[in-house]
Amino acid sequence: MPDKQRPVLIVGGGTFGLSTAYHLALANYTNVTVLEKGTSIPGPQSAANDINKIVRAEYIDPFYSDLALEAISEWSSNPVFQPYYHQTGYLLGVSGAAPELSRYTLSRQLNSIQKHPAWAGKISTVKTRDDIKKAAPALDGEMPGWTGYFNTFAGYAQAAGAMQALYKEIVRLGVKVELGAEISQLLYTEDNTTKKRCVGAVTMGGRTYLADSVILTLGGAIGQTLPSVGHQILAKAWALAHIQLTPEEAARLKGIPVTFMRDLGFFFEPEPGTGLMKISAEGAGYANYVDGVSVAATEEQSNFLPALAETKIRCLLREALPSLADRPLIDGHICWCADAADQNYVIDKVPGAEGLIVATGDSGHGFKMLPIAGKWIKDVLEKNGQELPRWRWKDHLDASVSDRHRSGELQDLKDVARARL
Ligand code: FSA
Repeated sequence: MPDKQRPVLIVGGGTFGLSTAYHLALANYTNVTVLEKGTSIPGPQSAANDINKIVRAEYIDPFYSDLALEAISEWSSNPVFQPYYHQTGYLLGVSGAAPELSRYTLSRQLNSIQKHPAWAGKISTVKTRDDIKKAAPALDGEMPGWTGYFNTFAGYAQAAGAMQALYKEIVRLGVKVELGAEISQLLYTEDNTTKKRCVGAVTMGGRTYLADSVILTLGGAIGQTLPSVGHQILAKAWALAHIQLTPEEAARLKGIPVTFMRDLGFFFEPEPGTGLMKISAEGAGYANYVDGVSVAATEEQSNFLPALAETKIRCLLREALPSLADRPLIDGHICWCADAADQNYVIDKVPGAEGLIVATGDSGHGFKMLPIAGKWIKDVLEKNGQELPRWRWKDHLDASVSDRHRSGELQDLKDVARARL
């Protein structure tokens, strides 16, 4: 068990980083520092820098359904998170033109909750337009061939809002958060008698932070700081954009379920207050290969909407909400995740470096775990390793050949055509 007064350094103030700081502070660790390269929380490069994210528990792998259920319970009851959780329900399906893979993924997701007691009476099958209208009367498009199911026990969280609230909370609990603190290198000690040990980090600004334990929570940027992570993680991005609704339109769409057609993409109810509606395009995602490894691109490089994403977003709107299909798409950009070879998180000690822990591999399903993920990372710190095989370091796996649940082809950023907006 580590001495709770000794310094712990968390590098990266995104979802996993803040959650770790929170759980360490709750467990009475008194010397926790978070370094975040952005000048705000959430940082501009964090995947959590978003108006909303899906909160759902259907998973191909039911192991995560139980964790998501625990997270939903925190989202619903913990005063830090509760104001940002909206249980609007989740309409999950495929459009009439969906490929077989999307249909297969859908059926496996439904399986994970169909017989689960927590969802008894909360799922209804959607086979016709009338079924959809029952779940979401405000969707007025043809929705041709849309099938799937409606799950009332799910919804979304206001991502940036929840991050800001958690930031406030960890500061109140005594965590130091340094903004604008990008690290240039990790610090190691090494001699003939001792093992290599990570003892802290140095920032671009030249400040040194010494610590007994260093936890890297860098999302899709992990490969830059920790090249030894190798091919088990592939930084991948997905595209999203917003449309501006009038107050009348926003009122009409208030409370609609998160609507996700697996082959096209998904949208949320308009953001309360602004009337902005977020729409994401689904697909195999985008990589950014540099010297054979995909790493998260810069904010500047990520500030565009791929042409294919525009097509999918407009198709989704045309089928569900035709009067909005030609609306200008605002703030189109791509959002970086750390995709793991088997979609399992990687939360473990880094082999060959004492005192260094990595928590990565969100695989696009990390944000909903904000209230609880830090507990798992604290466990690795306290047990000095990962007990669960699925979350161990696995550099023998290659994330570039592993995607068996998303349809489409992964594209390299260099080859992506941009939407002309
Ligand atoms: O856990 C969730 O419900 C998030 S799914 C959102 C998404 O954009 C995926 O659709 C995509 O395939 C990737 O995993 C990033 O996250």
